[in-house]
Amino acid sequence: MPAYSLEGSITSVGIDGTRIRHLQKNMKILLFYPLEENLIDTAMPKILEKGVGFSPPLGLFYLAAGIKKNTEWEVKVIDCLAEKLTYDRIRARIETEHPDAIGVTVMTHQLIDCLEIAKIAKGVDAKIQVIFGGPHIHMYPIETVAFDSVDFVITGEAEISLAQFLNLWHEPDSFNTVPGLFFKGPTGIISGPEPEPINDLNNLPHPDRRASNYSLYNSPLAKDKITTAMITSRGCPFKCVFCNRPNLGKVFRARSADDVVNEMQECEELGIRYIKVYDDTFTVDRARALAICREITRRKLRMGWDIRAHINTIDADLLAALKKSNCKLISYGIESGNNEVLKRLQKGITKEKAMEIVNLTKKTGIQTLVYFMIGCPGETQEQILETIEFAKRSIRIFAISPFWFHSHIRLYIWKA
Ligand code: B12
Ligand code: SF4
Repeated sequence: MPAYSLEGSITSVGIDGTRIRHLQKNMKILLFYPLEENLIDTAMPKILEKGVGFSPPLGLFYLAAGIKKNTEWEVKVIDCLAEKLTYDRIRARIETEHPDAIGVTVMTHQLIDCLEIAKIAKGVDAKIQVIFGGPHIHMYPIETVAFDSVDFVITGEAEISLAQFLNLWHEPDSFNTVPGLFFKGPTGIISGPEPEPINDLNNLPHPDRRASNYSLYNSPLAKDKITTAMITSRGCPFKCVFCNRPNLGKVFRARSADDVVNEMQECEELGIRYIKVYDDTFTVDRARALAICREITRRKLRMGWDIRAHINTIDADLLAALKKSNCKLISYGIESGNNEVLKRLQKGITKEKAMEIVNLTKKTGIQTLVYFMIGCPGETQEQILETIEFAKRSIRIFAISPFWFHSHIRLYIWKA
């Protein structure tokens, strides 16, 4: 019998002839956002870490909502970072909850900690099945499922596929029908069909913020108010060569203004006072962005919010509407203070245009946070210094990060 074949359900035939599965026992899955004990790189100086606050694991809230809507499984989200859990406390939690499965979000820099959580679960009970998903898995599914402590990985947006997988829990012969699922078979790794991006985002249940303690989240930008994250569109149509997002979501898909503002209102009713909108580029569809601003203003919502935008999608009228709806901050990725580097990165902007938009944003009364990158392939020391000078001279809040090289970026096949 393969390790993933589990007991515990009966099936009956419904009126329309379809099989209905009833769980004999209550099945439970714990979804983990990992801790950071063993970072592959270190992100920021300790002195800054104190002030950063915690951002909610939005992907897990979406998965929890999908599981609740589409399965009979019980689900809980455990955010090891925000709950400041140690490995010992994670073990105790798994012992108390005794789930049938755990799911873990994997970012590349947290892989070691994710594997540690998997080993802890297996140590508590070898029958607990371990499912990994998230950004690292989209890039390295086969390499990751090969680890002994990992039973399954799921690539792509998993709101629908994870629920589908849990519903097939007792039918291992059907696992290969689950989009994006990879698992170990008797003669090698087996995978389901290529996952499709979810097109109708309006039909997804809103993220289940009650699946964990939503009042733990805050941000220095929101001055200690309860903060949450939201995503109103997926996919980015721009083609910066260093970015792995276009590989995952070239197709821009957006929720309607009504659906977005309904979720904002739900957050406000929960006591949340600040929303960080984590779309890659909130302003791709200008008409939709304007409609959202107008609807927030019309409903008199009082929370503050912020967005991330591409320089080329911003103009004075849009800024005015954002300001009126209480948008407090716009994050821009300018990346370099040197036009030659910008051209090579195919960022589609010049440093002059970037400065013009940053100044216009500040003039409107909206704060700016600007991201730069140094150490890009082919970049000279002078160009790096130019970027640092450009940032220091013209921008009040900025972040400079080293260039990260991943297999799934267009630079992988780029030649100077
Ligand atoms: C919000 C965000 C943050 C926030 C909050 C992170 C958080 N708590 O979630 C902040 C600002 C803190 C942050 C910081 C960093 N981030 Co960040 N961040 C994002 C961002 C913009 C949005 C994430 C999000 O909410 N997406 C929306 C949800 C719906 O999608 P999702 O999380 O991917 O989840 C879906 C699937 O991945 C999958 N899934 C997710 N988890 C699981 C688990 C299971 C079991 C399954 C089956 C499926 C599954 O299903 C979900 C639903 O569809 C993404 C880029 C992006 N557009 O996704 C980068 C991104 C995740 N961040 C990234 C990075 C590198 C970082 C930093 C390391 C940057 C740095 N140098 O400091 C830090 C590390 C932070 C930390 N402590 O862990 C990378 C990760 C790349 C990688 N290979 O791992 C991304 C992809 C950006 C990029 N292209 O480089 N980040
Ligand atoms: S605009 Fe941002 S998300 Fe879009 S391709 Fe460029 S870096 Fe990636």
